[in-house]
Amino acid sequence: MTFVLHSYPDCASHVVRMVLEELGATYRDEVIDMSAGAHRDPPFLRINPRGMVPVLYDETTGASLAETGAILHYLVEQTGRLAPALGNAKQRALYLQWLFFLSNTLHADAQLQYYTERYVGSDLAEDARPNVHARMRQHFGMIEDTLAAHGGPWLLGDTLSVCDFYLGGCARWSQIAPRHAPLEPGAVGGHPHLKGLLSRLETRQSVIRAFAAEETPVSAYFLAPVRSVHTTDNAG
Ligand SMILES: N[C@@H](CCC(=O)N[C@@H](CS)C(=O)NCC(=O)O)C(=O)O
Repeated sequence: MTFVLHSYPDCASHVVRMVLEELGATYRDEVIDMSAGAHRDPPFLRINPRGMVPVLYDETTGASLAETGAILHYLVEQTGRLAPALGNAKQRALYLQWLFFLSNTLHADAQLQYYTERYVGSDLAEDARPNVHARMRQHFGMIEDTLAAHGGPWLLGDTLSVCDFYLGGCARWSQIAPRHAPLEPGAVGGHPHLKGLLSRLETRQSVIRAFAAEETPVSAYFLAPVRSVHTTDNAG
């Protein structure tokens, strides 16, 4: 398996990179310089008309796809790893439920937090912020309750899955959002079970390699993170 990852440091492509590293996959980067607006240039728009990274190209199958959640599920399907086995219907259902929640709610709300002006206009952004923050806090609180209830180390319980890496990304983005938009660290790290999961995640060799690959010089990736020098207001 060889992949090309259309990426930009410290944004959504980072979740895919952590998973590729965890899988031990061979991949190379095609960096889309978002700080220079390359994601809006015709060559990249031909690859992803929505002008967003990540995009993953699978050289083995010829498949190319965007959307973080779809890419993660594609990797699960191709490798049979980082998700419960297909035959384990109950756990697999849980996996699908979380993956969709992460993609269509947590990541979507993190984008609302990141790009508030895009949704409500700059005049109303400050007014919208408290509600957006409240939603994000509520999501992390619900995840904490889930982890406390099953007592396992990962979102699905005992099984490490792509969902844990996606959760890590969302936790990070919610705390490094631009200008006055970041959540206070306690909204994530104040939850002991969530903190435990993220601490386990950020000491995995795959995660350490993924951050080193993007030269993101921070020690706390998911818990009380600081913005990396690469982070643009297009991240998240
Ligand atoms: N729905 C997309 C969102 C990805 C996304 O937000 N990418 C950001 C970088 S982290 C981007 O490309 N932003 C460019 C823009 O919105 O103009 C996904 O799940 O992959």
